[in-house]
Amino acid sequence: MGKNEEFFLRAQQCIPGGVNSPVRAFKKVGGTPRFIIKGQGPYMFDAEGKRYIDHVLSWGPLILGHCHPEVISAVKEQVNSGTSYGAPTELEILMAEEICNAIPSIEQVRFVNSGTEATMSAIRLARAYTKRKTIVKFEGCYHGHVDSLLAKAGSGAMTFSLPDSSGVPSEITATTAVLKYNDIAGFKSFMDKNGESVAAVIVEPVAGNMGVVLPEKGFLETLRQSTLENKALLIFDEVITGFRLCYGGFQDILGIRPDITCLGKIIGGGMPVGAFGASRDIMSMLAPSGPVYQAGTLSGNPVAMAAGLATLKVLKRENPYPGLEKTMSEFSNEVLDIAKSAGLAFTINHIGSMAGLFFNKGPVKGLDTVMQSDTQAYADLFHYLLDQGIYIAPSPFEAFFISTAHVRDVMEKTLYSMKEYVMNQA
Ligand code: KE4
Repeated sequence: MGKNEEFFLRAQQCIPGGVNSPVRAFKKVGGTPRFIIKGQGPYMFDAEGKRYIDHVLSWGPLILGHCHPEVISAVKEQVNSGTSYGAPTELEILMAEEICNAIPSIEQVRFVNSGTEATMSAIRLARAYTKRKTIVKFEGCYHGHVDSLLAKAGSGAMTFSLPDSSGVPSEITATTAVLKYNDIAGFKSFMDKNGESVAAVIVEPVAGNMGVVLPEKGFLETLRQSTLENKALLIFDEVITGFRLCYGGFQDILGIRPDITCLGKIIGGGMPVGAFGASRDIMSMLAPSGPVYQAGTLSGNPVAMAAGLATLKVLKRENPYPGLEKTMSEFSNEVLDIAKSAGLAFTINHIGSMAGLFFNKGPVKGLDTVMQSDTQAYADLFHYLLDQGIYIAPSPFEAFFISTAHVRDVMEKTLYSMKEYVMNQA
């Protein structure tokens, strides 16, 4: 028995499913999770010493790759002064100022410890600000394990949703509507009937939790226009896209100003950080200034702030975004060319340094088409690449990421193995 299997058996004795987040258990692809002992640049190393090119990158945070020297140095310096104070620090001011300067729709920001806390708090804030209850989300979008957002569309004429997890009372999701991503007509129809009761519409401006699905032209613009008309708030969940697609929010590329923005992942540089920001008017509702309670023992933690600040500093200085876009485009086009010549039904949705890989002739524009993909083929690809020392997401409903550490010779190895797999399918 190898170390990974041994660790997994032990882990399952004392940790549910052997993991601290379900997707890590390889349930969607089968097999034994790799227990990681080290990361370095584009690589991770497992307990058996095997090296992998990492295209999960901690599910998004590591846009600079593992152990970027400036991030490590900042963390080491801070821990020598303490790991947590439970009191305000200048680091939080510096981080807040940097985010407010980078994302014009944010005048004030509150730090939390995860994306889930960010979206949960944003929902509570929106309901308090509008004095309304209804929340609209979109199927295939994931905003963390918030009770009111663990919801699935009701059947047929049911406008409001059903719980999508045990332990969530139906009363909680009864005020959540789940609509179809990119379905402009369906959204307009819902808002025509229910708009006056809607507190907020929450959306991933690029969906990264059903694979990667891009917004169709006019979809996000319609959400913005309709929420303004109905005096509801628009929440952009930029936990993945924040600082992933540009230095700031994808909202600035779109030219759309949401009312509230949720952030996470990259702004923590690999440490636990989430954030939500909005206008002063909205944020003033938050305790201790206003009546909306929200708190956190480790919120704004100095070590996490140091990691996040160092990460943003490198991104701002180096502006890697055009290069990341070029690398991902070239990679995607080469794989698609080979898939086409092999007659393989395969689609890659990509933007910037994130992509969705689908065994599907495409186009893939929402959960309906995502679900028509061949998930067994994805699992086969996953294990083929894993054997080749390439680690993609252990689920077809996640994103494929690259970092600034994924230089040409690294990408050529992933490309070579992807091509080899596709040709073997021909
Ligand atoms: P966390 O609570 O996991 O930090 O963030 C929740 C969240 C919120 N919004 C978006 C758009 C997200 O993608 C996430 C979390 N992403 C998943 C993977 N796509 C995290 C991986 C996991 O659950 O282990």
